Amino acid sequence: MAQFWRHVNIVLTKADLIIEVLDARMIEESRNKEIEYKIIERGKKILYVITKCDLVNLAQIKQAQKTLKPSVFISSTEKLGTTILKKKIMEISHGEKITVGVVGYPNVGKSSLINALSGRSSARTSSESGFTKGMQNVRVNNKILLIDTPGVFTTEDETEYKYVKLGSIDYAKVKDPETAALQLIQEKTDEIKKIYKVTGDDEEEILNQLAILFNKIGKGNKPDLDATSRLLLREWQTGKMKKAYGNKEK
Ligand SMILES: Nc1nc2c(ncn2[C@@H]2O[C@H](COP(=O)(O)OP(=O)(O)OP(=O)(O)O)[C@@H](O)[C@H]2O)c(=O)[nH]1
Ligand SMILES: [Mg+2]
Repeated sequence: MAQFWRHVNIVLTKADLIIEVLDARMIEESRNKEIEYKIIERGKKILYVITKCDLVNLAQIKQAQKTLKPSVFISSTEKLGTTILKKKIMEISHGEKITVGVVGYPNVGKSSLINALSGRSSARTSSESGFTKGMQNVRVNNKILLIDTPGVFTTEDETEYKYVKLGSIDYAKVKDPETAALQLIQEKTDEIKKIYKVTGDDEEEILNQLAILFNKIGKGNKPDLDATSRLLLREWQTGKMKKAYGNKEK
């Protein structure tokens, strides 16, 4: 059994409530149905926490919340929603002491969420996926104890693209950055055109234009598509894509 599944089993035993951390930009895809199944099987409660909400339009989240119950949305970087989340945890525990396990895909924002809730930098965070290696208890107050866990993949066969989008596979380590970048452009065509002010009828053309914009021109004056793709994926993974968008909209 992979090491991370061992951690999940321990946290499922110790915790009364499990927070599944989801990425606001891809709520459904960041749900790990295998963990959810295990939580339900153990008779434990689940609370969905949609994080990185600073990177999306809140109307999208509110729509998703209609079918995702109970759920709370937050931004750890902007410290948004943390009071509501603490209230929700207390509501679930009926005001009693509670141990809460925090699970989710690698790099989704688990440790950052724990720090935002505790108001301290107790759990170490990183843009590097797979950063948290072991479990760590972090006390929020005299009622709430959180357990940070390493990120979990599923045992199902999933595409590299999904992991790239989640940031679980780092942009620098993607085996096929071009395919992933083209897929991202296909999914987010309008946003990418708007953010980077590029035109083009198809994904390839847009990627070529991005190469010029990013100044990634290789030998023989040809666009360096590998470097361009990795840079685009980096912009997505670090949330810079949204920032560029936000700035231009202002
Ligand atoms: N924009 C934005 N970025 C965030 C937010 N929360 C976390 N991040 C970023 O996401 C990356 C991963 O955060 P971590 O908290 O280390 O994620 P993790 O789930 O603990 O990752 P592993 O321990 O590797 O599984 C970091 O670069 C964070 O700065 C958020 O609310 N908004
Ligand atoms: Mg972590």
